[in-house]
Amino acid sequence: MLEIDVLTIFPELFGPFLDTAFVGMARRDGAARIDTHDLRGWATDRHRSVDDTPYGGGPGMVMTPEPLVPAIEALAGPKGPDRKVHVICLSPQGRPLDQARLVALAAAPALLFVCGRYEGIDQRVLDLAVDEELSIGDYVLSGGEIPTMVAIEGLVRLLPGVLGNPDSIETESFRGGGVLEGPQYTRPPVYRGLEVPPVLRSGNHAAIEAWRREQALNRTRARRPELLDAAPESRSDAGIEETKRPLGDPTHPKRD
Ligand code: 9WO
Repeated sequence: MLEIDVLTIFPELFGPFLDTAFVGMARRDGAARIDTHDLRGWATDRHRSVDDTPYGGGPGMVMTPEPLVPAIEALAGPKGPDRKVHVICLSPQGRPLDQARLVALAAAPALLFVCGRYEGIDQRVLDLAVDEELSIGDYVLSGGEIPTMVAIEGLVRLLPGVLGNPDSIETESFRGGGVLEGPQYTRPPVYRGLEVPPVLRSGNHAAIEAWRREQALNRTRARRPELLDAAPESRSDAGIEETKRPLGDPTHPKRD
């Protein structure tokens, strides 16, 4: 079972998300435990403050280490080689999250997601208590909660033993590290004058497979050409199995 804790000042944002569809099913089936924790529970002052004005000036407020570091340590223990909980913060400053990283994280025993708000988190929190920063894309939101839900949804569908997910994550990692999906169709055969490609209705499974591969490659070349540089079927090492990486060894090496 994957154990996930979320530290946030808005635990109510997670309510229906955690109870619905695949994530709700995974929790009910015991494939995942996911709990939220209100950061204000660790605030000690009269106003239950979690933020303060930025040193050096500038707009808005910064999350102070004072309730945040004790909260992370209470939920995950002190940072270091003995900590079994991997602590993640979703932020625009993180390395890009991708399918390969999700596959590695889904194999962890326990994860703690720390959700930032305001203009950001005091750097000492990240230095003292957070293991990894991840980004879901190059845009700014108002907090880390929705990116955390993105990561959790991606993780939960990789867990074994959830009804309706594949026994093996082999197909998932192939899709994640490979090319975009091509077009898909269902009935009716003609809709508003647009016909389903006849090859899909031909019953010729070899022709269908070849057509799908060609469509996927064409679409990838047009929309995401950079993926083809890394796609297994376009590489000289095609067919050689990828080595499994431990948690502390992310796909994208640190450059700073
Ligand atoms: C807000 C802001 C306002 C004025 C000047 C600079 C500023 N930076 C930020 C900012 O980065 N706010 C973040 C809001 C603080 C951490 C949580 N927030 C967040 C996370 N926004 N977007 C994300 C996010 C996370 C993962 N992937 C993409 C975006």
